[in-house]
Amino acid sequence: MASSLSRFLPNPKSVAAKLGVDQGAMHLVEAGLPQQLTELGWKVQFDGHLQFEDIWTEIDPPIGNLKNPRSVSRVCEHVSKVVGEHAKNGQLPLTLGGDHSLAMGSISGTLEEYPDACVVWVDAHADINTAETTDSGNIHGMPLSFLLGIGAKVEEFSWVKPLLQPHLLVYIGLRDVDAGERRILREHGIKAFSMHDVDKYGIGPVVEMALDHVNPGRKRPIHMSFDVDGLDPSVTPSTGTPVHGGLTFREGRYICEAIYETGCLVALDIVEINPALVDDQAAKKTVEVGCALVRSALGETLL
Ligand code: 6HN
Ligand code: MN
Ligand code: MN
Ligand code: MN
Repeated sequence: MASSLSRFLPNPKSVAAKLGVDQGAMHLVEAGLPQQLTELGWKVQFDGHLQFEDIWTEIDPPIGNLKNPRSVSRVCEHVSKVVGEHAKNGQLPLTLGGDHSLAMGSISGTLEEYPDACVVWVDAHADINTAETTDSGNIHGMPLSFLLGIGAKVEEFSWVKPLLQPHLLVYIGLRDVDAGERRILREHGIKAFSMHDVDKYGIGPVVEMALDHVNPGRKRPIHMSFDVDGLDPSVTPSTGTPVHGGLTFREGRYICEAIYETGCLVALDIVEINPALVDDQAAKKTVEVGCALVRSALGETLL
């Protein structure tokens, strides 16, 4: 492991309606995440915080009802290039958000280097709305439809290649899925383990079943995209779209530990920490949990 390299790709500016989510990455780094990973034996290459000032444009009228479409698209395209380059160098890109739209970039970057990679998406939400189905117009609720090539094409996002196949995507933790998203999941046969499944089977069997679906021989590279709102708001309160009834701290860490144990992890996102929400105590707690999730996914064991 010591010869492996990990890196941080910091905060695309907030692309959701609630400002502040772009500060999440900064807080994770300031809480000592790079040092914690060094202590785990990783050689950490930290790229610094990219603020995307040259990319982000304040004048960015909606396309349809998509909010900040040009800025989000450019930031994500940049993220895809940087992640792709690091993957190509044999490094494990760790992308710190920022909101979940950035996964459009990070997963595009991963799939350039590992076209056979599967995606494990931990989230309360399905993030698979299309330009036609989105009510909010928030692009963080849409990245997977772009990656899968589902729905009407949006010219602004034509750089996103639809490289992800529906059978190589699996969800864990869902509990707030829009009607249009349910239809998409059904039509495309996309496998999802909701909180109902976690309650029914337990987290161990759920992760096993999820991996059996996308990675039966445990040979495929895995990109894990972890939205901290997958955890219960009592665990990760500082996030933009909290939903009650989520994963416990241990369940969240267990998912990360089990993914690490496969030896297949090639890229990781940790997203939707918004330190500006709730209060400082809640932000600190959320950031600490975020660091713990990353450490578990990168090899920290309890004994
Ligand atoms: N996230 N389905 C809702 C929407 O606006 O499309 C919520 C998306 C939440 C995205 O943070 O995971
Ligand atoms: Mn969000
Ligand atoms: Mn999400
Ligand atoms: Mn979410």
